[in-house]
Amino acid sequence: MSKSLTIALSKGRILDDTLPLLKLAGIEPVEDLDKSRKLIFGTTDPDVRLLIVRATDVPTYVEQGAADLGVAGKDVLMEYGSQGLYEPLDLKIANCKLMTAGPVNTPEPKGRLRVATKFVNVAKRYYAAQGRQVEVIKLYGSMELAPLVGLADKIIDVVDTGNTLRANGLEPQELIADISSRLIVNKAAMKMKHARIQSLIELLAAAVERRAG
Ligand code: PRT
Ligand code: MG
Repeated sequence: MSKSLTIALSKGRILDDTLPLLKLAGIEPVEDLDKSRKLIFGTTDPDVRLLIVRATDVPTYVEQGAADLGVAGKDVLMEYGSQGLYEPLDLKIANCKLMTAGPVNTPEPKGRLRVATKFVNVAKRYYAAQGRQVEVIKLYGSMELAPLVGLADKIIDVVDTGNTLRANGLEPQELIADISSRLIVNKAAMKMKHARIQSLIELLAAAVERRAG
């Protein structure tokens, strides 16, 4: 069994916020990821490589063992269902809130609520826990549009500043969960490469503390 580690990350805010933590843990990409279209990158640690995948695909790569570790938003993990993964560390990056949102000053419809979201599983669980019958409409992006054109009454999405909602005449309503990104680990890798992964977790935990402090 090799000691090498493969870490799956998504470009954008997760990569931008994870690289400084990896650097504090002694791992730096050997080339500029933003200037390259490659999807596999070596690092200053010859035993560590980075994979660039879509944010929603990170749990799949890690659960299947194509990557040993990954970084994924809690929103993505809630939707994916993370019982097949270990989630040992809150990296406290890419913070936001998973919320319901709807048109400003608009009462809810009397009949069945229509909710547009890419978080279909989260939406079904959230309303089922309230005993509410809803129609969940799966979208892949631009959720804010749905209430404006009568596709849905509400949306469920992640919110940071709320500017995107406001720009579209929507307001944040109910908080479903506070979100940050988590380190996730393949279960078999955690056993087979335990010492290597455990020491990386400890280095990253120290990096998170240093960044917060
Ligand atoms: O973009 P892509 O479709 O590839 O995937 P993705 O949107 O899942 O990835 P990415 O990189 O955009 O987000 C990765 C993770 O960052 C998410 O899973 C969240 O955990 C976290 N995160 C933190 C956010 C935001 N903040 C955020 N603001 N993800 C998305 N947004 C969106 C928000 O939905 C809104 O549309 O950014 C827009 C601006 O937000 P406001 O509220 O500041 O206007
Ligand atoms: Mg995005």
